[in-house]
Amino acid sequence: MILRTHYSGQIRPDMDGSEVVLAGHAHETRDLGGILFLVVRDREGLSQVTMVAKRTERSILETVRGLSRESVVSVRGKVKAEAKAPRGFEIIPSSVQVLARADSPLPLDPTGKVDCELDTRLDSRFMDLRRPASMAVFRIESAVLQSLRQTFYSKGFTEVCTPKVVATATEGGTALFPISYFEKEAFLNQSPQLYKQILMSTGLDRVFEIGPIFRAEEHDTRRHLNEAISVDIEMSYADHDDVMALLESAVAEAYRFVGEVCQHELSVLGLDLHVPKTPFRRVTYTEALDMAREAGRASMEWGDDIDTETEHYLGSTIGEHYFLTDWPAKVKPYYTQPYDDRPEVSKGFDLMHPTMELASGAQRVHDYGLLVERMKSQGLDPDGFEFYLKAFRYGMPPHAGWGLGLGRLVQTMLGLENIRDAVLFPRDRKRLVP
Ligand code: AMO
Repeated sequence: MILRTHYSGQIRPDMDGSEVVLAGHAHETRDLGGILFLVVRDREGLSQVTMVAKRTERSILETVRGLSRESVVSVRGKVKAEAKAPRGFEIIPSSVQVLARADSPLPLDPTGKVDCELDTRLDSRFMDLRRPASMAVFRIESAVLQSLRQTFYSKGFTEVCTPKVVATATEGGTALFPISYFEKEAFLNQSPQLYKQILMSTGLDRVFEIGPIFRAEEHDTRRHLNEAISVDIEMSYADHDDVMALLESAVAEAYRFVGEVCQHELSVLGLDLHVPKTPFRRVTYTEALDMAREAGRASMEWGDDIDTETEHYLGSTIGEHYFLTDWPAKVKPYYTQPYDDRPEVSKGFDLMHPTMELASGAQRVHDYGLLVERMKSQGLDPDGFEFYLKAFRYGMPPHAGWGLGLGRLVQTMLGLENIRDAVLFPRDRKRLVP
């Protein structure tokens, strides 16, 4: 049996007289006595089904009158051009089939007319996603992923999948989630960093991975989660400048692609997307510190990590995407390559949106001796990293890479208040379900 022939967006008034089968949720029913309306919602929008009581089969009228809101229906009928109907047509049904009945009351209002707390929406995310504005975010996120993959494939990258259950920390400092793994100690991986670097020694040269990272940090902010999706790349025979160029073009292209393929979703969100201009501005750590100090907005010393207040000042002053480059070597992880002539400065960088950090990356240390030395200077025991270090002893090409937070990219692209709005089922300090 055919349950659907058309999405609502595929029906136009000039199809007057043709038979279609629509399927979706019963968005609304209105019974005016002599005339009855059923509004069916699918992922493309709303369609009005109109039944004149006198001319409609009694069983159809009974079915529609007995329908609870949000039940799933399939409606077969003829398209009729009707200027007064919301989209210029209505459907005159020959059958209405109830495929699944919805309980009432509903956990939240899927029309979006009634405002609702984020927590309530997340508790019943399946219903929240029936709101066009919520669904639009994830259709756009899918386009962002499609665009990023296209960029990577067009530049000769290979997509890889690295383990998420691991034996060691990647970054040292960041808290890890321990898990029980038979008789061994194991953790959820905080970054594919070590694996993507190991893969550079294989000759694969250019890899990318889009997958979860886990951070056991207790923050409760609008931009941190304990599970996030990271878009990671690693590239051989490249330095920090090469991978910054790739990053800015991948981000700008994602904006351009979304603008092209997600017009409906952007209009649902009331957004006019501006593609950020490339190249993004490069601001060195020292310049950033001077800017903030001159304005009396930084109490930090050279060598300190940039604090949130300074970061906000820089963002509001610069007002567009920018790279923060040339960080003090001691602030950046051990795998970050220092400049040959200025070993206290590193080839690490962050990609910043005016409101938050989107990505970090670097040219990496590829020399075994220097890597071991950098690990020790950051208080790490190289013995725990043998599986990683081994790959540096048998011919490791120079390489560079970055990791970009998908949730933050979508959050900043769409101007969403909270990263949780850009993640289907967010995991934070308090939330483990749904
Ligand atoms: P970093 O730790 O800066 O770098 O992470 C890279 C990017 O991932 C996103 N991100 C997060 N998003 C939401 N919640 C979190 N808790 C969270 N943590 C990180 C951010 C961040 O910029 N190994 C390096 C990358 C590299 O050098 O290739 C790394 O993991 O957008």
